[in-house]
Amino acid sequence: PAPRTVLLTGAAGGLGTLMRDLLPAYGYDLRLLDLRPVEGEPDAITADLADRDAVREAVRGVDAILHLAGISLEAPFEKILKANIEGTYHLYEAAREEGVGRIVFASSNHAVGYTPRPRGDDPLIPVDTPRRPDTFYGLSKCFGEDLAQLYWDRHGLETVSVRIGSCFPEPTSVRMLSVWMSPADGARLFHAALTAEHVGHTVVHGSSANTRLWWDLTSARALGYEPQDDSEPYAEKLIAEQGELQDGNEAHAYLGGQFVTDPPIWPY
Ligand code: NAI
Ligand code: 15L
Repeated sequence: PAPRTVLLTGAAGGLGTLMRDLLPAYGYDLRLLDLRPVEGEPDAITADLADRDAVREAVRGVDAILHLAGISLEAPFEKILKANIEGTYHLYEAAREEGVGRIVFASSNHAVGYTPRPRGDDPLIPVDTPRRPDTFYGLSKCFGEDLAQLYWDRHGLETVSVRIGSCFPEPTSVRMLSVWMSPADGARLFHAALTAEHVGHTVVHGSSANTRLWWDLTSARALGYEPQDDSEPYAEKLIAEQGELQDGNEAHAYLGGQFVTDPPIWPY
């Protein structure tokens, strides 16, 4: 049966806030968790993924988990280790102990950020492209994907790992024209990932059907995802403001964009 009660971790964050608005229309009853209080949501669970008892209680009785919580930019290794690596492990352990059958994991393009971006007639980046993390942050997403594979193979806990491109209300850079996922397409993809049958551990790219797409959406479409949006209407204005991507510019050379040269740092 399709999941109904879904634990949304990272509910106070940017993507969590967008999904709190969009996912209830698909029939989900969301249970919210974040380190920070969730504005306007007095029933949200305020807990750190480091708190194993709180995490176990939070997953009890849910049908599935949408795991967005964590450090979402580059940070010192010790911080990434605690929030993203140990935190994700605690969540998987809790899910296993409580018999939760499915997790949708917010992985990132930065797990493979050192993959050269396609140019000209180059083929789209396939979903089985070798791991090339561009930061400790990207490395933590590689860990999450491997943890998901282990829990599928060993415990039968299913995961869809979504390597999200850039999910924001609008694309704000020329690079984002290629990797943008509109919030509405994000909700479509997460819904497909929560409901598709027999996913085992599946890795998918998370973006809209952009004209300037860099990566292959086949495995996402195989879940039933039908993207409806395209960043192209934003192209003219962004290119007029910022110029086209430059051949000799290292920050324009890879899927991960400026994460390979000058990654944005987690502020907390
Ligand atoms: P965000 O930084 O706005 O939200 C992350 C949330 O996780 C925050 O509210 C934070 O308080 C919470 N959090 C951090 N550490 C925690 C801990 N130890 N315990 C409990 N909660 C904790 O990030 P955003 O943009 O909403 O991204 C959500 C997820 O999607 C992240 O895992 C990020 O890595 C991933 N992602 C997002 C992309 C995007 O375009 N927004 C692109 C690729 C991946
Ligand atoms: C990510 O993984 C980040 O969490 C998000 O803030 C954006 O920087 C995004 O990647 C991106 O590559 O644009």
